[in-house]
Amino acid sequence: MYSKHQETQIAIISFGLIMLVCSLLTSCKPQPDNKNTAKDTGAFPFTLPESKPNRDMSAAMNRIYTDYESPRPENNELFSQFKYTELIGFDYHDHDGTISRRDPSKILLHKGKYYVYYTHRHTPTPPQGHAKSSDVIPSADWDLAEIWYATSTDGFTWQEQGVAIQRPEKPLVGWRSVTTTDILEWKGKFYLYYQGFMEASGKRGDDCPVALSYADSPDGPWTPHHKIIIPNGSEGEWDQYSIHDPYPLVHDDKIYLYYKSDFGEKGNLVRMQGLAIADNPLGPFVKHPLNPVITSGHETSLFPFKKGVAALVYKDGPEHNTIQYAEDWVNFEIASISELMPYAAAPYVSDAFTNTTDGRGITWGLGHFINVATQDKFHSMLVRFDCDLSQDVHDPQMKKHRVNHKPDVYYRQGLSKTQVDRISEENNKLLMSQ
Ligand code: AAL
Repeated sequence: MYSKHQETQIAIISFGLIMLVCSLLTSCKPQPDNKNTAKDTGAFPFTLPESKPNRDMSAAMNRIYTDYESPRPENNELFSQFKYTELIGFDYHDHDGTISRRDPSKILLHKGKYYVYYTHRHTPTPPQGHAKSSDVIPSADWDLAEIWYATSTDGFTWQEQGVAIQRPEKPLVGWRSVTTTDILEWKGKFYLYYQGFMEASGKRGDDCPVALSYADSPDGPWTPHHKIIIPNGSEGEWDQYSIHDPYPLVHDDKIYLYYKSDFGEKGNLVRMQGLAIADNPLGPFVKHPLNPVITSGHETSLFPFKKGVAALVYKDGPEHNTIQYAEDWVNFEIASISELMPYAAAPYVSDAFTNTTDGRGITWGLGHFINVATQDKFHSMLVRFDCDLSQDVHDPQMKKHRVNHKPDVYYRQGLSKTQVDRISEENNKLLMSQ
């Protein structure tokens, strides 16, 4: 029969043949959807593909597959409408402008009660502008203010508890006004960060640093730290005058404090968001070298979402009315576009301080409406918003991408006299040129 050598040769050839047959068989399997498959060349399909199709597409079509979680807003966890509810429990002196509540903190849940802290102004007159302001007459809606707080068990009806942070004696930080606060819970203690004005707002601009008080209980008593926690930038730096809207979250075992600054010349302000990071609530806070980290927004609120952080960016800037996301908590991308977003949104963020790496998102919070009466009675009101920006809730009504308004909503955004005159002049010129 065969020699040893011949038998070995036959075994090697047989093994090779088996491998060849196997490779031929697998090459007949449908290839996974990858770049090597033939591109679709026909017209775009009737059913919108949920994942990116392998075809040449316009910039806009590519974008809905590369920039957003889903090509459809209703399937995008970081898209939502916003619904609003009037709160029960706050008195506004018949809206005469002498009482204002605004710029609420994130909602804190502690021992079965919700807590919210906010700017509370109670002055003999409504704001009169810087020139007419005095030690008792406010220059702005947030001038001569204190920080008050309220509690609730349902987020709709609130019991106002009174002052949390009073204005300290001059020249301590915040002697003119303490405003626009936010809460941090860290290792069993509570910290309120707030804007500490040392002049009436409007003197040069809305200029202030950030100060801090701390307590063992959310009901206080609050001990002022009497030091500037987030200093203004140096001369010529973007945040040299104002450090607004301090907003602390816990991430990577550190305190990530986001803030706003108004910069540029008066009447032509730019508002952007910065980030300062510390290992300790009392600082030192180190400003991020990539600041500003968000190019738009005002009183911007944020919440941990999956591994990263999401931001409600509204009111100002080229990317206002967007919900943005940064997986690294620094480099934000637009995750969705929304409308009628809450001003000074202060959500209930269940994992704001848990150092989470799987942020669950938000479904409600407080915000404010500013200038709710006539200009000469300027004051603001707190309001509740609801949304579905949560991994744990799916509310199709919040995911409708069309917010229907009645005609009066549009008519309220009427033309100014200047615009009417301009349009009339342009129209007359056109008709005369016929
Ligand atoms: C708010 C916030 C800050 C500003 C002023 C009061 O919307 O941005 O707090 O200083 O306006």
